[in-house]
Amino acid sequence: MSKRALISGITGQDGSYLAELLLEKGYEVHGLVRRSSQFNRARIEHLRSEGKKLELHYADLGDQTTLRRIFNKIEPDEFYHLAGQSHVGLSFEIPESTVAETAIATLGLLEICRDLKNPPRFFHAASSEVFGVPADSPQTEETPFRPVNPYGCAKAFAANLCKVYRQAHGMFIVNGILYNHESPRRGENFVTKKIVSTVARISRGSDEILELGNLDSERDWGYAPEFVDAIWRTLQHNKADDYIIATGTSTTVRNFAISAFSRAGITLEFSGSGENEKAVDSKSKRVLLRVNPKFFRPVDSHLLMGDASRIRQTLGWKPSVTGILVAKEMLNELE
Ligand code: NDP
Ligand code: GDR
Repeated sequence: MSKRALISGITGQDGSYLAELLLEKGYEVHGLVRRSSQFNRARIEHLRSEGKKLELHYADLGDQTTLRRIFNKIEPDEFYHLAGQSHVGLSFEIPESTVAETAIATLGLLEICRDLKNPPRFFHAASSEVFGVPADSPQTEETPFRPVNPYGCAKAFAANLCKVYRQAHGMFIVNGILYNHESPRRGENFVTKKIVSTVARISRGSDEILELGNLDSERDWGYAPEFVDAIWRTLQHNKADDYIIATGTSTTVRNFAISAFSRAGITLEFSGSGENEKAVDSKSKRVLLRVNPKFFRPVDSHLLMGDASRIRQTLGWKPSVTGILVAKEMLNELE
């Protein structure tokens, strides 16, 4: 009998790679999708057409009755909870829906699973944003939560609840404390995808200018296909735990952009500072990048870099694509 997995957020970056991985491993895969006015299945369409064991079910995260019915019908062995409003900057503009989808919806799903005769193993996609501006770097599973944006607060709430349900109800629940992970399937308004897509268009002749916010912001960037492997491994172990899932490296937005342009054969020359900073092509002197204050956040997390020793030692997971190599990988696949 093949294992049955249910994925919330299957149409997203991680959901699509995870569905691929599970299908390769022989799972029967079920995914939750929400109704939208435009069909939004581009990332998983290739899995549907191959006639694999993939079934989709309509349910918004706020629709508790439908979710409960789906869980009762499918009786999954494993549940990967990946859905939610995932843009940190946007969470300042839409805090209420972000918190409803990320925090309250997770509570609802925990309650549904708690009531099942055989609760599935439950993976919760927590985030490095729970640490906000941490006192120490790199962070471990013991680093205190100090979120600095509505998204981080909601993820911290949900991660704490997951710990409580694990301890209080004996459920198999894992918090994956995920650091940034990217791919060609990344949403267009995340900084890495915005950079590589613009570079790709410029190298094909576009005359646009790449506009960014804080160039000195640093992130621990990894590669999504490797991260979904980590996610899967956490549910195969004999004990549920929390895991930092990170590369342990740190790269600035500036260096990510320099690397992406360099991959396209362009060397950037920077001038100015702060909101007036810009960069030109060192040969043609054409402006290719400039700072736009519109993309700054009211408060930005920093010092986010993860120590993934626990998952490396316990589950043997070690990422190979890190930092600026992620930019190269994304550009390779976009071309
Ligand atoms: P995406 O934004 O690519 O995907 C989010 C998914 O959630 C989509 O399938 C989206 O559906 C679905 N979704 C959003 N709101 C609802 C809702 N109200 N009801 C039902 N479905 C909904 O995110 P990622 O794949 O990058 O990330 C997966 C999870 O991991 C997220 O929870 C994110 O916060 C978390 N995370 C991600 C990190 C990263 O670097 N990628 C790092 C740390 C945490 P639709 O396609 O219809 O919009
Ligand atoms: P992040 O990713 O907020 O870390 O959340 P994002 O790519 O949005 O920002 C990374 C850093 O780049 C800076 N930045 C810009 N960001 C965007 N989006 N657009 C810009 O133009 C820009 N210029 C500079 C940001 O200020 C920030 O410092 C991602 C998401 O996947 C979350 O769901 C996840 O929880 C965290 O990673 C870990």
